[in-house]
Amino acid sequence: MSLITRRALVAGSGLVLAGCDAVITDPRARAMAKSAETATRRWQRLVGRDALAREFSAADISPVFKANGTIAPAEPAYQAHAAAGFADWRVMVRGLVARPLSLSVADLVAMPAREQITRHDCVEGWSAIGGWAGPPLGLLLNAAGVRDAARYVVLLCADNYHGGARYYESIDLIDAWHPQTILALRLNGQPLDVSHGAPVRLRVERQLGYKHAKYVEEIVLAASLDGFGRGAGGYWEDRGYEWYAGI
Ligand SMILES: Nc1nc2c(c(=O)[nH]1)N[C@H]1C(S)=C(S)[C@@H](COP(=O)(O)O)O[C@H]1N2
Ligand SMILES: [Mo]
Repeated sequence: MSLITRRALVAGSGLVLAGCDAVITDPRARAMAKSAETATRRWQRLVGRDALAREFSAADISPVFKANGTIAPAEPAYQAHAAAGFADWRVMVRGLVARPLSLSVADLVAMPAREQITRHDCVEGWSAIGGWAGPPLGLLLNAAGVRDAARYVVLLCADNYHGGARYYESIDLIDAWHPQTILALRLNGQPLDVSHGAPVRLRVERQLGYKHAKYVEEIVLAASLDGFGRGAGGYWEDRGYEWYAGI
């Protein structure tokens, strides 16, 4: 189901999705959002969860790609990494894997990269087209060796949202191995800047903006979402948003 259709449904229920900062508290609105989520999943299952999100041409790239959510992490550890050009940044791959990994940015840069020009849709009601590049997440998972019991890939970020809880996200293994799911290192030909998630952020193109975790430090293979945040699978999911934010 398209974002527009989902919006119309949600608008029809009287719920105003004001933005990432809005919290769905009305139980009827929550139920409505839930049924829209189920419909989207059914639809994507019908057309195939492995179908590609639309890709655009260089001429379509937005002149300005809005930055949103955390745009300048306040954590001293993150700021020290930024000051050092992320030379000591590590992305850990751990949990239900045969071989835990600790990868530097240089390690990620050395991996085969995918380039894709896609449209980012934020629930706040804005979109932007950008060109992303970085290694497919599936390559890292294959290198680590995912154990049979794993069901989710949980991405832990370096920022505490507005000084509160740590930002995190999670996806299932279908999305994790989707060809357009990448750990982006570059936006529009340049290394990511801090506002867009430097040095590395997730792109998971079949889903809405809040799933695209920035400042990724740890990738945890898990059998369940229990024990991460409040257990709903992401910072915003813990506050009422859909876990599967299919577009
Ligand atoms: N770590 C982290 N990742 C995040 C966020 C955030 O606040 N912290 N905000 C999310 C939201 S709501 C959106 S729309 C996109 C914005 O990405 P951009 O800043 O590159 O536009 O990042 C997502 N990933
Ligand atoms: Mo967003």
